Amino acid sequence: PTFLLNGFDYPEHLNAGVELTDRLVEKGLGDHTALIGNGRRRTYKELSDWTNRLAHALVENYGVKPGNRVLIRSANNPAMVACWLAATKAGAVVVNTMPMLRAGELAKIVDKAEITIALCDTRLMDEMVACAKDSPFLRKVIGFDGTANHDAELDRVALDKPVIFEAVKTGRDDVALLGFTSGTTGVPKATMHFHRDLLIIADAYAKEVLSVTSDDVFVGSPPLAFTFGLGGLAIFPLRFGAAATLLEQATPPNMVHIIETYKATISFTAPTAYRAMLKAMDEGADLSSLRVAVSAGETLPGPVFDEWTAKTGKPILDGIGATEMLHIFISNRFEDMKPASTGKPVGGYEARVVDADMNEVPRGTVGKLAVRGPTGCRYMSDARQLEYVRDGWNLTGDAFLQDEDGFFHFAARSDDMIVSAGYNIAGPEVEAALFSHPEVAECAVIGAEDGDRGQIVEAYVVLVQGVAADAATIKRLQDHVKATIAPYKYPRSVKFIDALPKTQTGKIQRFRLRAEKMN
Ligand code: 3SK
Repeated sequence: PTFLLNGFDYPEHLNAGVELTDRLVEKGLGDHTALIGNGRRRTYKELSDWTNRLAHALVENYGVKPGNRVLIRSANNPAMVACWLAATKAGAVVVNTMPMLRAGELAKIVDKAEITIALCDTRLMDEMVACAKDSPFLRKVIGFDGTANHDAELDRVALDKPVIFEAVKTGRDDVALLGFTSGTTGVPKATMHFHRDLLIIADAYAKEVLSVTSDDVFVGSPPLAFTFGLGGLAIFPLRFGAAATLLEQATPPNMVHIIETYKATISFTAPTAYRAMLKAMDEGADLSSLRVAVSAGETLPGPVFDEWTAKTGKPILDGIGATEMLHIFISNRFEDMKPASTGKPVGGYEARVVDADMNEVPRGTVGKLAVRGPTGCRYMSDARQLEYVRDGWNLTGDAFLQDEDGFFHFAARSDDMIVSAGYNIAGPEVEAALFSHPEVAECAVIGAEDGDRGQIVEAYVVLVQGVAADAATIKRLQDHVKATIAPYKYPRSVKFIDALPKTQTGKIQRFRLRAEKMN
């Protein structure tokens, strides 16, 4: 049976590891640059050989079998990509993890995913080994060298292996990847993704919306352990024979350096980084090679969008994705865009705004966002699947509205809605108003319990350096919000804070602000 989507055919048996490496060599792109990182370039032929040698080592020396769960622990670098592709070729189910995780956090993933083998950058061994000590599942932690030296156990074992590897004949619907969400609510969840899903996100979003070709050079900040990063910085370039630049420290100055050096054409990052890149442009940075700037994961503030458009002549492409769906499923397009909206569904995906009974609400009404498509949603937990996936539609936890023209507009995370004296106030709208004040560097808004009003809007503000954290500043910020949006939405309580609590993928953890309030 065939599986056709957007004109792409996914055969019954396919291995995503092969499709993202050897297939490009077969297509004549062997000499093209695939990966740039840690001071080295690797061509598609080199990547194909490297991953095949590693796959031999995993199977022959470490007994990796199809379906085994393999954890990878690393910062963004070519070796991490090679290990992921090699394990995929060997038919393993991969869990990519953030380099900052501690032993306790790793242990939760190891237990939930029943990890048997961990591949770990030797610079990050301590916490991995501590996690392995008491694990009933994990039988081996294998070190690899994330630098360009290739001098660790796995590298040495793989060194003399053949460069041809007969990849496991996985089915297109075999699980290839477990995506753990970063948990803005604090409760991590795991979702399953098939081999075909890894290709579909490229053929749907990256092809249709970004028009990726083999001439593109990708740059960005999200970790490969987050599917936003895995897609944007590995799958999308490798699917089309383009080049991926990988940064272990993806600070805005480092990204600017990479863009200027390698003439990067597509960037994946968050609004705060785009803001820093705008500043760099003021100071003379040349980002003119960028033809696409993608933002997702956090609300894109209007002023950043406007300034970027004014300076580069091209808008930032805003979209929404989820680990549950693997990648972006609603996006603006250059040829079909509405500023301040999240855009329209990507080809192959459907989205609707529904009420508590899953009935579609009228256009212009805020409700729950539901999405369905070929890449999800499949939770590992049956209970979660029953609660959040209804008739194939995944409830994302976001409140949205769809306008008359079909564009989707973010209102709030469902738990970011504040009900104050009978008014529904979307926290992100207040945040956007506050953020447009020049003295605000970052901010987050929550609902705080209040005897009279039920809840009041409470703002946590990181001030721009040099601004006094005093009553006069509070008054200026409150007046600014009242002058920008309906005055009843103004934050009655304003607290100054040095830094906002964030996930490792950069999302603000408002639940922690709420929890700290209650303690
Ligand atoms: O924002 C997210 O959660 C996300 C997750 C996966 C892929 C893409 C995005 C934006």
